[in-house]
Amino acid sequence: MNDKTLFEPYTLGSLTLSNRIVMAPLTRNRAGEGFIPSEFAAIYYSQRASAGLLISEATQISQQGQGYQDTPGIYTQAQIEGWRTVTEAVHAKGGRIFLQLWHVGRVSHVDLQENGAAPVAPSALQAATKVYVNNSFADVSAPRALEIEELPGIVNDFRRAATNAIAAGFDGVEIHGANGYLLDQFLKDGSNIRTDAYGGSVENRARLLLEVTAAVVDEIGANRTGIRISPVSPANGVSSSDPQQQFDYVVDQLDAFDLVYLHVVEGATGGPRDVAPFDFGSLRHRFKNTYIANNGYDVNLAASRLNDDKADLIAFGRPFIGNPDLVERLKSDASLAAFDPTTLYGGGAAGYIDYPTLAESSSAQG
Ligand code: 8OZ
Repeated sequence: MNDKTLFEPYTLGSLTLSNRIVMAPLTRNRAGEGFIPSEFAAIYYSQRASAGLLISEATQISQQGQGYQDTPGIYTQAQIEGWRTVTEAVHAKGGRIFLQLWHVGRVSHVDLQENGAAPVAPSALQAATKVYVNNSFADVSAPRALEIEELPGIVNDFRRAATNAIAAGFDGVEIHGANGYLLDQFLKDGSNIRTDAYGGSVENRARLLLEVTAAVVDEIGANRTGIRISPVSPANGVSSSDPQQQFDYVVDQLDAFDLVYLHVVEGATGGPRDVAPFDFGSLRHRFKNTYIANNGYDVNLAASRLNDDKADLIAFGRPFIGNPDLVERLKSDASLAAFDPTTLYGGGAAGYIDYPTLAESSSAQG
């Protein structure tokens, strides 16, 4: 069953999106020397520009914020110029694209850090997770706890990255507050056992994320600032004893900033939606602007959540890898192509820009 509301234009802040389908951020590990987006990135993103909104792969705001090999950055002039080829190609096709701003915190490895330094975290607690580095998956390195004096520098890195994103031609930015990375590590008490103003209470654990949000909003405006959260996801070894309380508070505060959207990973990232009890409707009601729902959606669930007013936009992630024309396929009830897991992370054009559209694959067969 199709529902036309998924395929109707939608007004997001000052932008008109051609439909309510969002391409979720997808890490592909294909950046080149200097962590500049690959020469194929402009093709990859523009092939998918029929989505109402594209969100870029997670993009580190500093070298310290990098946790995996060959992910792109947004902290050098060359990176800005590399990203500009992407935004121009997407805009030429009538698409819209936000950049996801990322600091991995403790989910990193000494081989990716300046002078082999330890990755940084709210507390010196090592995550039970792996990163892709030196062409294979490795345990993360033991982190050190950030000094309180270092936090303004991290806020400033997000601020500068937001400015850089606009200079690169992005329509806005998404703050990565999800999936067990730095800001989520601060929010959740399994990874944050600080006893200063950034740990302990719900308010203290939210402080860094809200300071980052304030800085980005100050820099580029709330109508170009979105955020992604994953309240109950155990991704990258995080856990929380009070997710409802924590995220009800966070979303009230985010609403007060008038952010253009709230993007919510409902459940375990890339896994079950019902991983833990949580009332996502509470977040939806607390936030007056656009609510983007993500995680395990198919066209039927998307239509029903839109019809029930549980979401405004639906973000699809992995289906976009093998289906550049996902919007058209969902619209016409066509079958979806699987992606090749061996070319998901790293490599070049293969498994990146060579997935055919439906029209291309049927003409190849005919
Ligand atoms: C998959 C592999 C590496 C990173 C996330 C940025 O989960 C990621 C990511 C996903 O948000």
